[in-house]
Amino acid sequence: MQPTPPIDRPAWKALQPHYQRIREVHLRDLFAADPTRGERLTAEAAGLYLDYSKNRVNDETLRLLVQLAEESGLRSGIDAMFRGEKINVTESRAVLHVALRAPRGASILVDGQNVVPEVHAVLDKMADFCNRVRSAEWKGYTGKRIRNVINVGIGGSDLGPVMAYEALKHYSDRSMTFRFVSNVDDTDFAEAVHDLDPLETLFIISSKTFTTLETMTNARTARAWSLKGFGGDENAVAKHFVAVSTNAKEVAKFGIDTANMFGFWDWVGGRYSMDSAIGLSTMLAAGPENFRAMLDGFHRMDEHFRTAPFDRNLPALMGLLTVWYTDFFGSQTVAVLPYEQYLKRFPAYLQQLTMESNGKHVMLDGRRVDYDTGPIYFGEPGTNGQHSFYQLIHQGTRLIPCDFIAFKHSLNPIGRHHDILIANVFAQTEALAFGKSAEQVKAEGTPDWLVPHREFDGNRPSNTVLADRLTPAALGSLVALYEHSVFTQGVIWQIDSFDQWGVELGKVLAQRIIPELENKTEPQLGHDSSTNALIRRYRKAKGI
Ligand code: G6Q
Repeated sequence: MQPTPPIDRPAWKALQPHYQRIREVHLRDLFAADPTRGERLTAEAAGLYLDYSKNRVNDETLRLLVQLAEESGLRSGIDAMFRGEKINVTESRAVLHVALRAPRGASILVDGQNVVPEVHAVLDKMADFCNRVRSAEWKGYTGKRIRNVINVGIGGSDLGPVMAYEALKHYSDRSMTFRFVSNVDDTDFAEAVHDLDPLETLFIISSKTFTTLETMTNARTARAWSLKGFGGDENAVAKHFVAVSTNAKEVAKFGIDTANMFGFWDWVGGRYSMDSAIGLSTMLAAGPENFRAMLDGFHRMDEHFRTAPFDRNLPALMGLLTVWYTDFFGSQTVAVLPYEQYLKRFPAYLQQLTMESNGKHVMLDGRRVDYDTGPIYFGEPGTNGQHSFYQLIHQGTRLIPCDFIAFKHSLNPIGRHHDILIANVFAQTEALAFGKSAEQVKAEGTPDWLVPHREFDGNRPSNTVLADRLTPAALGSLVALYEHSVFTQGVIWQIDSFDQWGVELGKVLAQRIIPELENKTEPQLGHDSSTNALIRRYRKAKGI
């Protein structure tokens, strides 16, 4: 069936004139007209409280956005995903990250087979392994305790593990060191190992395909570095290398015993895999119980997304608001601003989740879209961003919707720090929404010439996500919130949020250029004049 472009849907058509009216309305007036707005335009689920009242919407906007979700088949889309249908059409794959956190005993079918028992079998195997390493029952080849763990992976096999390790550091075993090597840049590997003892170091080679150029290059370097410490004794590999992959054949070929391999499945996309065996480093750091608590948080948000009406559904609302700003206000970006130091890698993680998923220019049937799709996500933890790029958000010429993420309690309470931190969250959202008029600035005695510089227009939208404290469960809920918001956007835009063909071309061209940089004999260069000249310069510097 040919998908309907969103712009042909009745709700979209109704949103266009509606936008023309609401774009002139200030948040000051929306709040003045309804004293209950700040409590009414909120929703709560899975331990997260979403205040979306500071968005440029009224009840009619929300009604039309929910109608758009319904007309776009969001309900049946959700059901299809949870039923294991092959909604990743270009790769003909099911999209079942929700099965990774389904409770034991649940049933989710892929090609007629219940995958939940396999998921739990892998989780149990991971837990057993992690307990053995953490208790030092699993020792290095020479009998030394494993003190260092290095995850080698890239993209989805790196960003989730790094983010989750940082996010759950408070819960982690501090007697162990965790590092992450992703970049093929040799410095990444060199710096990760420079102060480590190979006799105490375990490598997790994380790669769904086990063929990724960067990861396999780093894995081979890791193997050589490790073996050097053991005087080349290959028997050491079994105690110092484990793999996380779907490709048992390649794992065995690399020399890792498949008994030390943790599997996952075709239906887990890389950027949706941090809660699969790809999270082995997370489980090693924070322990199996905390990992399971994180999965519970994910699952609670999954259930909320699956069952809650859209007007109270956190991921649906956030996804719809993103569509609203992207396609009606013409916003190009979304800022994600976690006021929690442990979430410092969350924006980087979200950049992949959101931009690799929804950075698409064709609909499911290959027709080009003539509306905007995925916005650019960026962010930094607060309050640091306030002393940097917030200037543009407050007074620049672009509209940048913001997601503020905050927790009621600090994990490391010290004096007044947390009150000051949270005061800044509330102050920023207030300043963005309400601004400061020229009259107010003048009344403070500001000279006339300076008034325009000190005036704030306001009317800059934001969401505030507030949770109790950053627990493993809260992290799971938060990640699932964004996963499903991305899904909601993809359904509205009728794109495949689960493929990533855009990363292929560069990979292929790099494979062609590698020998041109390395061959001793002068290669016949057939690129454009810029690429040819760059290659020649590089070869000259190498002295070949
Ligand atoms: C994510 C992408 C991509 C992938 C990496 C690593 O959705 O598919 O980022 O995770 O390319 O792939 P491997 O795990 O196969 O090494």
